[in-house]
Amino acid sequence: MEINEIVISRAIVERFFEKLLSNLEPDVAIVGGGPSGLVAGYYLARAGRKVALYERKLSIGGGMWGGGMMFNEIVVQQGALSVLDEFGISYRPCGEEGYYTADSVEATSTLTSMAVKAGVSVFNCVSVEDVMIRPDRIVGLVINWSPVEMSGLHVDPLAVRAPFVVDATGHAVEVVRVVEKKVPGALMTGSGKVEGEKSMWSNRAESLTLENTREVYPGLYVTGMAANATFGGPRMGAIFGGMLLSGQKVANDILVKLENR
Ligand code: 48F
Repeated sequence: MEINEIVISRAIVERFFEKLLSNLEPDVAIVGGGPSGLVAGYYLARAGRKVALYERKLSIGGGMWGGGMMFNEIVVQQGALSVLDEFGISYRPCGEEGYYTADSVEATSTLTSMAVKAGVSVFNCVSVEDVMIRPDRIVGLVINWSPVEMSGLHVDPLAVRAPFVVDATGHAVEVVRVVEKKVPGALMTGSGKVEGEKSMWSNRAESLTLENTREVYPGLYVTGMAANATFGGPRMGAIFGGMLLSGQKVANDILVKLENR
């Protein structure tokens, strides 16, 4: 068989545009491909929902690859082992009761693989720069290529519509900050604004991450570190149980809403 460059190019262009076109109106649009966004996407897609996930960087996985300070192991507490089991990620007890470790490369690559195999359409190198609001509810996202953003080119974006949007952008809580700026005082936080992430307190942070995983503006949910940054929870460092459970919780909450629409 003779390899033809044009066949290769056509195959890539056709398949990519097929994917892009079939995701202009997903059920759920997730912003951020870290652990919380990937887990959320997996559970939503596994339940049969159409999910598009946008990740600014070339690689998916956010802050999970590097473990703690680039020691590529993560810690997961007993209460979140069910999520590791669901994904088939191996773990070992670490000597202190209730604490387990997992290889961060295995954990990150498995979350990514399982999310994609469940049906999540991942758009990497794509940044979410704005939202669509009609009139008091998020109805979609405004997206552009990350290289356009990084190089400061003056290129107009495209838009996608989705009844539910998940901000899984981590510490930067980028989507919620757009809403905070464009609809002042409208967030469902105590102050109507982003409360801001507090200093490290792992125990408190892990339980608050779950409490803070909820709707913050009609149609807009927060998960993972974005949940704590939005509602004023502390950071937790390289323990990841809260991230995994938060992704699962946001998926379950949105599935209920989708069923009742
Ligand atoms: O930061 P990240 O891993 O978020 P997470 O799922 O997990 C947090 C942990 O990694 C760690 C922690 C746990 O103890 O504190 O930090 O809450 O992943 C967020 C992803 O969102 C992408 C970003 O590149 C990263 O991969 N992202 C951020 N803003 C945008 C974005 C944006 N505007 N558009 C697209 N992607």
